[in-house]
Amino acid sequence: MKKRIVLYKRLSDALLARLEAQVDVTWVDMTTPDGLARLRDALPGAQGLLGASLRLDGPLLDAAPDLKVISSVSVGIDNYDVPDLTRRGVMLTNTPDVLTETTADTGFALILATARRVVELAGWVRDGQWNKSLGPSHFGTDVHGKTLGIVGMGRIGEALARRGAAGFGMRVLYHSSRPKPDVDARYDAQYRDLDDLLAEADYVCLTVPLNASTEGLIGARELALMKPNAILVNIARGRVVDEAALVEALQARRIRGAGLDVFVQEPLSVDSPLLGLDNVVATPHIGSATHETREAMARCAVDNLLEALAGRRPKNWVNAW
Ligand code: 8YV
Repeated sequence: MKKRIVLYKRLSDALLARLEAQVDVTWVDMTTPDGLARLRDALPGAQGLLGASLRLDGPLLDAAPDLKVISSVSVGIDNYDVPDLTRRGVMLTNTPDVLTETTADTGFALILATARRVVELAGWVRDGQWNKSLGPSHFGTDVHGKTLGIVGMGRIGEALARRGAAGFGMRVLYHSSRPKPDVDARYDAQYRDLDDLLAEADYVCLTVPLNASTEGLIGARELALMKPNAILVNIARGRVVDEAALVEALQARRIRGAGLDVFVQEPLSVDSPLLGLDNVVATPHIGSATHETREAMARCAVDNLLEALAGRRPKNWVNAW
């Protein structure tokens, strides 16, 4: 008898066909108002879940007593209570690696867009304001040759270091759980304690996973350590930063600006004070959002799911036991 899975993130036709050839698929469109209720109704008897961007907690999981695997189309696993899944005997898989380069590209897009005021000045052109040569009031700040401070030296952090060192001739500092001599050697990078990194870097880029030790990692105290011409870039998770403290630091121009791809509440409310600041570039969590990479992530998630349901060890088993 075919196993049944619940799919709550749209797949390409090719990947859906591949999935349906091997398991029964119940599709739940989470963009509808009753999506969560319909997901809950689909869970009894399901052995697998495939999707992303949904907090799958205890009450939902209680409705899925036959669940064997959750295949997340994400590298981040902050939507899951991993110890609880392990206790329940539910495998969690994710999609690292395939999104590393695209997400690092997003980080540099935000560094450049914020430093050179691309969004603000492109709007200025569109509004017909370009009627004379630019003056100092429109100048941005250089990226090449400056100091890049990376908070979190995992796959994405290292891809950022490569871009900074090899692409922009930047001095690379990083903070992580421990120094990484191979990173130092490859990118002439230097490990710093967080406070020292914040005080030295011209660009502070957050790439850490969200967990108990990183939630609120960047608060008012940390922002006050940054240089007045420094720019904060967040491609990690919104809750790594105290958003109210960031707004205050930006409004007071205690830092030059911020390039933000993630927020405490997503979608970001149009009323957010962040959107009223001309020194903020805000993008809608586009970290991995390219056609190529999202297809690669979904393909990886389908592989993980099918491997797990076939009784084999999936490649990206987060809570391997
Ligand atoms: C996506 C991400 O937004 O992989 C992650 O952790 O944050 C992004 O790639 C998310 O995975 C939804 O698909």
